[in-house]
Amino acid sequence: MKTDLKKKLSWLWENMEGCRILYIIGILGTVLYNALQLTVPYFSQKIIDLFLTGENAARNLIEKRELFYELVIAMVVLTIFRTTVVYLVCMDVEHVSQTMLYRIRNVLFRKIEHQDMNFYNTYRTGDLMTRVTGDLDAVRHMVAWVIRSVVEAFSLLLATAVYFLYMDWRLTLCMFGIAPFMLAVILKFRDKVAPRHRELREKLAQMNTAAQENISGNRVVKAFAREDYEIQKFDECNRDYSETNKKTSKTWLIYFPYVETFANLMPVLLLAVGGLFIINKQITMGEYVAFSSLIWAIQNPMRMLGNIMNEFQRFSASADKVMEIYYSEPKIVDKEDAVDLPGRFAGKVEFRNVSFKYEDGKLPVLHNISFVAKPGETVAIMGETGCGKTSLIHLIPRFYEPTEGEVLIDGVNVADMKLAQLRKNIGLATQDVLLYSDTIDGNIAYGDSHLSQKEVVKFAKYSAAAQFISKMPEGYETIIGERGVGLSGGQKQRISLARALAVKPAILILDDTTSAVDMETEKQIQHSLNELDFPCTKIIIAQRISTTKFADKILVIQDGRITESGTHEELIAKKGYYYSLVALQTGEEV
Ligand code: DUT
Ligand code: MG
Repeated sequence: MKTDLKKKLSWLWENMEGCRILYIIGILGTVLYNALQLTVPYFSQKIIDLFLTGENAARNLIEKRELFYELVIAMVVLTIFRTTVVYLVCMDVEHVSQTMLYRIRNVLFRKIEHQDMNFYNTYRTGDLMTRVTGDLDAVRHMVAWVIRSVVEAFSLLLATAVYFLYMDWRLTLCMFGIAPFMLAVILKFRDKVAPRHRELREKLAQMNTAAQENISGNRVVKAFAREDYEIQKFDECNRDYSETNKKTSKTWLIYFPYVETFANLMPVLLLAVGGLFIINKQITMGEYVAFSSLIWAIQNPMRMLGNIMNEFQRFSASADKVMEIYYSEPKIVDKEDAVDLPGRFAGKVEFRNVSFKYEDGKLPVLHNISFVAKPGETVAIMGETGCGKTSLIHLIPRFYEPTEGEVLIDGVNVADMKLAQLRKNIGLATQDVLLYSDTIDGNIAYGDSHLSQKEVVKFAKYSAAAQFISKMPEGYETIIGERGVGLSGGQKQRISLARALAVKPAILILDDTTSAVDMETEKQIQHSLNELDFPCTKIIIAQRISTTKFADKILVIQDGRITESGTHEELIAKKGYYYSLVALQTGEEV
């Protein structure tokens, strides 16, 4: 998304709400302290002309000594005043920019949190991280530094120009004759450097993604002894970034000599033309000194412009990325006329002719799926890997929407429900378990932070986790790592199951949740799932016959279609896929 600068700036303004007056004060303060820069040369000029080189200098020094002191004191006082203004402006602008940053960062986080599954499939974590860190900082820099620098450059330039004109307009015109050339150079530079900044931004995101994936995937790297390979890959990203950085600087360096030459021509011009003006008595010595001591006030803004352009382009590239997330909207949201269902669901789940295709996928994943799970029933879903089981159950909490057909709970289409109410009624243990860096207790009570310790233990017992937890050094207070490092696969699965049960859902969905636990433990879990002390419809994806055997209904999915459905006995009698699976598994087990 590329938005023009005006839009970006008005977006900044929008986010400065509450601090706008402070920011304007900061900007006015910037103008003030830059105008105050002129006071020293002004008073110097007066002192020189009145007391040093003017016609009556010697007499003035005796007769108007008071004035001399007053001028010197005024210079000192104004300098102190100016420093104070600079200090206050810096504090003020820092406050505004940090407040704005805080607000935008929170909005971004909220946006990211509320996104659909599709969003997470599209954006890489490293890229998103870059947006909420580096890119946001570039945005803050714009408010705290770039805009102020522009104001500083222009107010200084303007104040100096006015002062110069007041002293002698002819000499002023000569001095400013160089300005159009400089401007031309800088504008040309801007066009060259803009694409570099967009490239730079991409490279940074790539590097961050490489780092992030390596850190979170370190176990895979180690298992395959691919450290050197990954180091080399990172090195490439790093070099790419560094080279692009250098290229960006070089772009500026091409233009730098021109800008410098023009800037340095000014004192030469002043010496030549100003000298002539003095000889012709068109200006006084004091005025010449004032011109000369203020020439930096024209040179500096011109030199700074290049840098400011650079920062503008950096801001522009980053703001594009930040605003893309800032204005992003999830597609799956509550409908305006969503049905209000505040109570607990009975738990009837129905699929009616559901077909589904991923947005980025070419082929449909599910075809014409229809089945009903009555309240309290257990429905088992089986099928070979990749047949669409996970995709199917993801339609129940409305992570995705069916391309055709509808998913109903208690007779209401999930698309017509409020997402929060729908999901509150569902307990889901996903296929790849992710536990938070928190205590075991905190992880189990994740969905309901008011859960009592007693209940946490109860759910741990249901999921056959209580035993191993009690053996841990700090029991339920043991902190488990980012991804539950320090726990076995089966242990993680059991905590994830306890977490799903702990919300006492009307509908419990287990996606291969017992695949990593042993048969004995699985049996225990089976048993407790039948003994739950709250009514609950269970939809269980499993590979083992031992799990599916006691289900009220078994669905066999092949290539996204339900090919067999019925009870264990019915399916065995059918002598189809399920039967061959039973033969295979019991044959192995015996
Ligand atoms: N698929 C996508 N995008 C996704 C997830 C899956 O295109 O974000 C594809 C891959 C696969 C099909 O959908 O061809 C079904 O995937 P699903 O994860 O539903 O398969 P599964 O039955 O759960 O397989 P497994 O037993 O391996 O978990
Ligand atoms: Mg799956």
